[in-house]
Amino acid sequence: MSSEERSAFHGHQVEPGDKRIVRPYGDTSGDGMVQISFTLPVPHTKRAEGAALQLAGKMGIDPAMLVHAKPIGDTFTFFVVYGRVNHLVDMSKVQVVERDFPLLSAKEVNAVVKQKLRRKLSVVGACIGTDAHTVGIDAILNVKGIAGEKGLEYYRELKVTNLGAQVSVPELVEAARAEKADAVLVSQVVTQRDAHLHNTREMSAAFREAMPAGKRPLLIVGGPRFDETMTEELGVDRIFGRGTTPGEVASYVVHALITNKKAKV
Ligand code: B12
Repeated sequence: MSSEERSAFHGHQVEPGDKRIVRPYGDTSGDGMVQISFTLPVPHTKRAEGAALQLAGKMGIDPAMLVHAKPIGDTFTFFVVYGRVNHLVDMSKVQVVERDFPLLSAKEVNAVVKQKLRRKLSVVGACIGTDAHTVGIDAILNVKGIAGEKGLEYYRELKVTNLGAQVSVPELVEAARAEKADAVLVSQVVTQRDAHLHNTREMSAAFREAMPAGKRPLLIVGGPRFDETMTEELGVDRIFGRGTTPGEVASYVVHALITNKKAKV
């Protein structure tokens, strides 16, 4: 542990403006208190509660307090544990994908497309595989939008084709071809057995196979449990996580395809 970390660890020498090393906050600054929840495949008994505390201890929570336990059927129990961790977070070592494009209004997006592309920009969206969670992709595409922002259908210069749920990869590639898609937007919400990763890899490989480099659309995936740093591994151009708004997506599309000069004009 460095001397800086040690100071922060003892909780009193972190200057108000110094946010490099931080610890969780519960009751008092830097007390390291966290709350976690999990389920164990055991009936709700005293022993089960002891098992939950044992797990919390092994996770480095010390002392750990069981603040909630509730049976889920006869053979599972849900727990909430509150307690102290000694770990520190070094903010300078945090790795995230920061927004590296300007956030534009719908009016600005329309103006760029109209002036620079001089045709409508075609967007094809779908929820692929067996995934039927369409609320996320609809939030991005439908006029109704989300979080006070209208979806991409509202943008006059975008032509949106929303294929809906449970679209197969071949169907998606075909639709992208038919619509001359500039961008393909795929949603994956279910992550059981890494379905979102497998489906995304299958999708990007199919586009690579079906279309020559330079002719394939911009590939974007989104969903609440993606790791936004995995673009290369998944073969896509951009990943959007939870809380994404349509404006961010429209701004990125315009940036990647037009302002940053990749468009098939
Ligand atoms: C609503 C819902 C359903 C509805 C879906 C209705 C519909 N038409 O979409 C119904 C009842 C059908 C359903 C069914 C199932 N569900 Co469900 N469902 C949910 C729930 C409660 C909310 C999801 C949601 O709508 N969120 C709101 C939207 C706006 O958020 P979002 O999807 O994250 O989207 C945002 C971002 O992620 C991003 N985004 C998303 N997609 C995209 C795409 C692009 C291109 C971009 C740029 C951005 C982007 O932008 C969006 C806006 O900010 C979640 C739990 C939860 N609270 O999240 C479970 C949940 C997703 N479901 C789950 C499960 C297990 C199922 C079922 C398997 C249950 C079952 N046993 O039958 C089935 C599967 C059906 C199927 N074949 O897919 C699990 C998934 C677990 C996992 N690890 O995968 C969850 C997490 C519940 C849980 N905790 O167990 N579900």
